[in-house]
Amino acid sequence: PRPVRLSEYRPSDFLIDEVHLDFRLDPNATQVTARLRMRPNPAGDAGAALKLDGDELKLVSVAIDGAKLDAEALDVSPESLVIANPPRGAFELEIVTEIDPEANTRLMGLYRSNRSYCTQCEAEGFRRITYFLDRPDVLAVYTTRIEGPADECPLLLSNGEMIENGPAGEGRHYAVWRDPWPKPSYLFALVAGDLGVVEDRFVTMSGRDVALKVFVEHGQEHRALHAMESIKASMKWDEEAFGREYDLGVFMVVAVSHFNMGAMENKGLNVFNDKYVLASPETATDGDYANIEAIIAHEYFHNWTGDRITCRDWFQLCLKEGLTVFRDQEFTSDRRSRPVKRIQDVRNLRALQFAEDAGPLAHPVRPQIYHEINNFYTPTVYEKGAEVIRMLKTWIGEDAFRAGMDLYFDRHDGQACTIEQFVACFAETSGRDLTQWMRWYDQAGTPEVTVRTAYDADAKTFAVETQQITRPTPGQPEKRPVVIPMTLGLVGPDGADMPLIVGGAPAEPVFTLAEETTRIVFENVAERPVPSLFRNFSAPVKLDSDVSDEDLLFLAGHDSDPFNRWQAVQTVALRHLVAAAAAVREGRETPVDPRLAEAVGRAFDPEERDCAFAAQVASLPSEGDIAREIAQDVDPDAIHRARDDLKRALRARLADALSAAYARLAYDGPYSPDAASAGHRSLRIAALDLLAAGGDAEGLALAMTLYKSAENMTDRVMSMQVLSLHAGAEREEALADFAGRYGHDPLLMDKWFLIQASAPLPDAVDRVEGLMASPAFDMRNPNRVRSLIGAFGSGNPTQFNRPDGRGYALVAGVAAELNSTNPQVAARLLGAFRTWRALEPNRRGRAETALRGLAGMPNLSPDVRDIVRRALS
Ligand code: HT7
Ligand code: ZN
Repeated sequence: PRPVRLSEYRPSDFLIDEVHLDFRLDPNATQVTARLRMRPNPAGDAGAALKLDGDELKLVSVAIDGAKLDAEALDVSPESLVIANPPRGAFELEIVTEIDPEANTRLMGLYRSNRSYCTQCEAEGFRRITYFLDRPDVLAVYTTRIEGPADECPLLLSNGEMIENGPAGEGRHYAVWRDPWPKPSYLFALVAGDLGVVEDRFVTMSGRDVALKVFVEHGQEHRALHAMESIKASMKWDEEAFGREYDLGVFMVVAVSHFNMGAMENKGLNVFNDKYVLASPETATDGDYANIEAIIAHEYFHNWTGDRITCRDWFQLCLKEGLTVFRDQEFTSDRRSRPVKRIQDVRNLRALQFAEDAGPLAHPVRPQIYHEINNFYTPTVYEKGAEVIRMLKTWIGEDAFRAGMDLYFDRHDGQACTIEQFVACFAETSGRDLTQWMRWYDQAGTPEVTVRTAYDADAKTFAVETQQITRPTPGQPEKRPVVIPMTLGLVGPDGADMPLIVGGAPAEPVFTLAEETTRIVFENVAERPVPSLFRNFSAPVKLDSDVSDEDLLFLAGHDSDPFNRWQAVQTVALRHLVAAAAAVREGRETPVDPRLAEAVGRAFDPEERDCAFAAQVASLPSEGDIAREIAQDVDPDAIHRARDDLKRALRARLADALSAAYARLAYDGPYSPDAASAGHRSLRIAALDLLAAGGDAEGLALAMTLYKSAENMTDRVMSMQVLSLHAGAEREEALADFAGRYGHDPLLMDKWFLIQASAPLPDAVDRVEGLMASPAFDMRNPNRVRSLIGAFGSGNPTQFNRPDGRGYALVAGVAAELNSTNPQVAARLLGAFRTWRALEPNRRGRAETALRGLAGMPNLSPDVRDIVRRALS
């Protein structure tokens, strides 16, 4: 199929004002009648044919203004319905289609999951329900009638509010829902089934009483309470932080066990992957609690950034996703620790988005072209999209940013918008020219900023010289400078921030790097300062500075910016690890700087009050971080060995402090997932992980004791994870025990799959293959596939990248199997290959062989074909 290009966007030739849908539910033959109030679009092409989108549809009949059309008047296929001569004024089009929800393994459109019906329409799933103008700039008001068997489907839900219900004869019943807010088809939802519910209410700032309902499988209601609390917290926060109020009488969340992504923001009826709803102290980790809160918030915040104001076309996806990620990150920062959240988000950005930007799948935050839109729900669109907004706030200041958001909501409510329209609001409120800013949206790649500094003791000046480059990415050989806000501090020998004087006047700490090179000269600098660069990670760039390890370790102890205190230790550790990985390949050893060990050790100091922050300091850069820093001719085994050696060295140096901290951080009392308690546990586990480094017997014994005595799921899973890194009896005992205890709970078995799939041990491929045959595994369930195959491909660098190529063959084989049943999940698994070009020649060759094998398969889905083609380009 032809690619879609942003430059070819044209408004629709027709508009749809009203949609009436009528579903007669049946597992294999659901009949859908769509009555559409249509009219020509004044902005479209007068006299154009009416071309509607479809996907695997079976047409039953078509009528215009009550008159059936016969075959000659139509050009119909499962993928489109063309009416050559539609009326030139307003008309009603009635289309009847028949669909098979039971056979829908792609989980797009209407499908069945555990005997419930549910829909997923973003991005192009609505066309699998009926022929439609399935594009986000066609906004209509929907009325939906659902009829189904009363026993199997006591619940019949759709968007908006229920306006009617009753019996429909022969054991069936119906409900009619009306959503007064115009929306694009991708926000349509239907759920029907027999589910349990948890109910609550929220009174909005203007006094609207909103019924809140969370639907889960019967018997799981006690696991929906945290999700319900998270909804209320999200509603309150959006009122306080952005002045945004909820706009219907009911807000519903439904948990389903088969879902291609995390959740979906359908108007008034959010559908969730059950992984991001269900939590109880017995079954959920601290991470689960935090994820649920963040994803509930994310989907709820879409009500304004996505639903009330939506995207003109799918190239503008970051308009809703980047902005909504920014909003959910702010929410979490306000509810938990802001510095820790920032560190976690930056770790995540570097691991996923920087990796994407450095490889063949790199694309701009707003792509210019796509073959398959499903493949653009990426870390670049989401996480880099959020960074660009945070950076804009840093650059124009809090007040202009908030005023810009208010203007955006006011001006564009009810519209389908572009990034230009969004950015124009901030240009207006800040008075700044944001033309160059748009490069952040249109130019792919991570800018690299080199900083060189010089202190002149005689002149009492401190010069900071910067240079920015962005390397070529696929389809973009030439790059131009972007506007980079650099928040900077100068830290004096006493650890305090020095005044910033530039050009004889006090300067704000946010400096603009808009040219290829920039020189800033600070004056009246009495003593040599240590520069603290890109405080709070003020821009999504890679930094190469001449700040020495010694100075960084000084910052680690003194910087007023917590992010840079953490970053300083990471940078010193990363420099060491890169050198150590090179040394491993040459058969040499690299001694560990005792000052680095000391800086890590400070995390375990009894005086340290912020455990969650300390745990971040104690967590070394990942193998992926090291690989990205090395950038080419990467040997994952050498990296693993270097990191392992550093952990052993830290254990050797810090053994007493680690043991003392582990003992001191023991706790009892009832479980609470709050941020402080979770931080406490995470620091204790960080100590345990180092104590068990190299398979130390005492460390493993502690882990085994914790596993057995654990009174919450975090301790149980994390101790099992520590044990799983080291081959031996303890590992097998814990894994067998876990399967025995939790074999009945699929979400807990996902943790068991993930831990085994990510263990960097030589039996990983055999183990994953064995687990694929276990009764707990189900290739039709995306959560199972992601926990086992996804975790292996993206979370086990040494075994996925085995020199014999078996890891690549395993992932490619599963992707080939899923290619026809669930292409979207198949394509996502192949994300594991995004860094293959950076590998050393043998592995690179074997990865390429696996990709070429896929490329040569017959009947490749558009999703898989697109990823394979781009990965090989
Ligand atoms: N906006 C939602 C994206 C999504 C999705 C996209 C493609 C296929 C299935 C999907 N499920 C959900 C979720 C979000 O980002 O909020
Ligand atoms: Zn989203």
